[in-house]
Amino acid sequence: MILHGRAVGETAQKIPVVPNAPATYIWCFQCAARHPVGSIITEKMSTTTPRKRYPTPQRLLGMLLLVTAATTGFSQQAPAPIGPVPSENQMRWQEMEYYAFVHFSLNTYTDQSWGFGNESLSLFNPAKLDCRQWVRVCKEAGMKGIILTAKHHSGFCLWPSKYTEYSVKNVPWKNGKGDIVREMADACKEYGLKLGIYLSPWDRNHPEYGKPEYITYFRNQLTELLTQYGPIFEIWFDGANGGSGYYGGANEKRTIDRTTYYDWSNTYKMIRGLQPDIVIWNDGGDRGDLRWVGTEAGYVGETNWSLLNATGEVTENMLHHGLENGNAWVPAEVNTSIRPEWFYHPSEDTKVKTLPELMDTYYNSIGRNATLLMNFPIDTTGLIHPNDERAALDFAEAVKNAFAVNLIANAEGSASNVRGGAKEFDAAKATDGDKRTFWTTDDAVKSASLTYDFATPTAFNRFLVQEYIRLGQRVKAFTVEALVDGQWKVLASATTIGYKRILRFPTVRATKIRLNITDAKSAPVISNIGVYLAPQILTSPRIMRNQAGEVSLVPADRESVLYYTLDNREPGPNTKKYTGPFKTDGKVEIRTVAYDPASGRKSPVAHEKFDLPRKSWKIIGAPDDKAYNLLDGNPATAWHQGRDKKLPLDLIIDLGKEQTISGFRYLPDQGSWGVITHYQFHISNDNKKWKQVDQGEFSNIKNNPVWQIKKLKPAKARYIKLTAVSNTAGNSNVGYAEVDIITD
Ligand code: FUL
Repeated sequence: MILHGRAVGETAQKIPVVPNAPATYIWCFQCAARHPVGSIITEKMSTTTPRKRYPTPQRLLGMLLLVTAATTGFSQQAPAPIGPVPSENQMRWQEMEYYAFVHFSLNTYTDQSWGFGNESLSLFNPAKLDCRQWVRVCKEAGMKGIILTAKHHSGFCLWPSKYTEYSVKNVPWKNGKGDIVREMADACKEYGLKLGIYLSPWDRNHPEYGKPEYITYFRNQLTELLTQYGPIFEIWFDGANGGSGYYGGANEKRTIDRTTYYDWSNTYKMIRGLQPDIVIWNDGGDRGDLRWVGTEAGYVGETNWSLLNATGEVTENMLHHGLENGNAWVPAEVNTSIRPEWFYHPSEDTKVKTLPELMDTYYNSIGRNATLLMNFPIDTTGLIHPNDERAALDFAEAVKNAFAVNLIANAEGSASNVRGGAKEFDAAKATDGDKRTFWTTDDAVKSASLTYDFATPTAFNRFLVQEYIRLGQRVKAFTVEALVDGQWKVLASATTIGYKRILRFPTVRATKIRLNITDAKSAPVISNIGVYLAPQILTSPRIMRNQAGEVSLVPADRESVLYYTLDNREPGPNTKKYTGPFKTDGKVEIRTVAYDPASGRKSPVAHEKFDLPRKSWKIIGAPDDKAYNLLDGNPATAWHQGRDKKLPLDLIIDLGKEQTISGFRYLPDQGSWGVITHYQFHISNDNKKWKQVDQGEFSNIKNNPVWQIKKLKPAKARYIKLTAVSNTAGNSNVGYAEVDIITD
């Protein structure tokens, strides 16, 4: 027995020791968590601050049961934890579910993804910078915190660090007296959001990057950020490192050994000393508290264990799915941007993720046992762009509508097995809205079911389920079934659950619903179940133009009616109806929507701008017709240079006649085969004498393989040559989904 005091001076409560639990822990029913035996448990240590709730009859009964149990001894004990369990910091973080990233730096003013480290400080002068606007948008969008890029790879600091001159203290904005981290901390405090910090370990500005001295600099900066701005909930250490940089004028490539250079274990100790409540994100080096999911596209694997091994190599597969028998709790965070890129690019103002895309992101992250870290690129004025704000608010509204009414809340529940037949673990505990209670079974039971009776036929299309992860992640496989017209029908089959799993399926009307756990590591422990009827969301059509200039509009749902315009007007039932592919000539801008005649609702508008048609383009030396996949307008088809070839590799295109070229675009193979990172671009009038007009890198293309747009000084030419200098895999593979030129 141990005394559990809510706070000094409050009445202490007796709580029992859990048999079979590791000897060093006791089970606390007030916190519903493990505590080390012998420690004095205070309010701060309590794992979940009890929510303020008004006493309903059910709650009064629950409280009575707890008190009776505490004073008479439990007839039945909760299962012992299995495998690793989350720390208090991880638990608090997981419950945040949804929070923001903001990317803002000198890059915002240079249209770059990665600054080189020598960008002029005079460029930084946002006219309307307002951190309160950022935080307000995030708050209204239902987010619980914001992670700010205090320093991105260019080394430019958004706070006046005393260890470098490459910071806001030497920019025109506020005459060098500004501090964006401070403004963020103040705004977060005002709106009740948590603040997180992104500090890039790779620093392309610092002269000593790559040498031991840089680690001291890095830690000094960390100390500033972790001591001067109040509580920091998460620190983000981006593993990206392209090698080359300004490095104080050296202009060279510097390679580091990622496994040893940063000496993460000592840095972690320092961080935890300064901010004991923080969680550490790190995609390389030593294991942090959280893991990357291996992609920036906005999803994690359907099977998602919150476990990894504490040491050893982490493969891409492990990032996507975790490790079923991992020996450490390392849960997944899905990071993605609301636009294709992380920093602001005006060309992406019409590329903000649509509502259906954002909903997919939601179900594929939060709905798959991960948190969602959604990025807003701050625009050149210093604000979240209105298009991004609209998208985030519509998204929040749609999520709210989808989960507005839990249809199971009043349904009668029964279970195939209840631990010791005890009321405190029965089916009702999975629907009582209390995250501290749960349904569980006897230890030997690894498959069991929960059935809920709606009494009348009820329509639904979403199923939500949560494990009580403080006792470990247990479920390996489950199905959801519904009783439709007297017949049981399988609606969905899935694998892991974890903190939260949400399944989508076509709307069904049923009188009963059943969760069948078909395999688990040990007795399943389910803390919450929800059943919902989410309103339909219309998806914007895809727009494609082939080499001949023929445009196809592709709806997500074949039953949708599509409307389009070619003259900047908003498409709708009063504009042209799409009946099949149509021909276009010259430059064209297309807008289209899917329309539901029954409800009169429209999808978000899809918008594409096409340059000159590529009808007469020829790929010089193309070995076969497959090469023309890179001109077919379809991102899903690609062409690869022969495997026998070695870098550098040229792609030469004859444009048929002279054009004024003011840029080019490259979309890598969406299957990530032969993704070019460094390139040269040449032009010619005769395919003999070439002039190099550009060279550089496609920054961050590995993690985010979207269209790469390079603007050039306008020049006349008939031939273009895109030279692949290196690729993401460090071999000689080169692939292209699309290549295009810009002529405006
Ligand atoms: C990546 C970086 O290289 C991007 O620029 C961005 O900051 C993203 C969140 O992480 O790896």
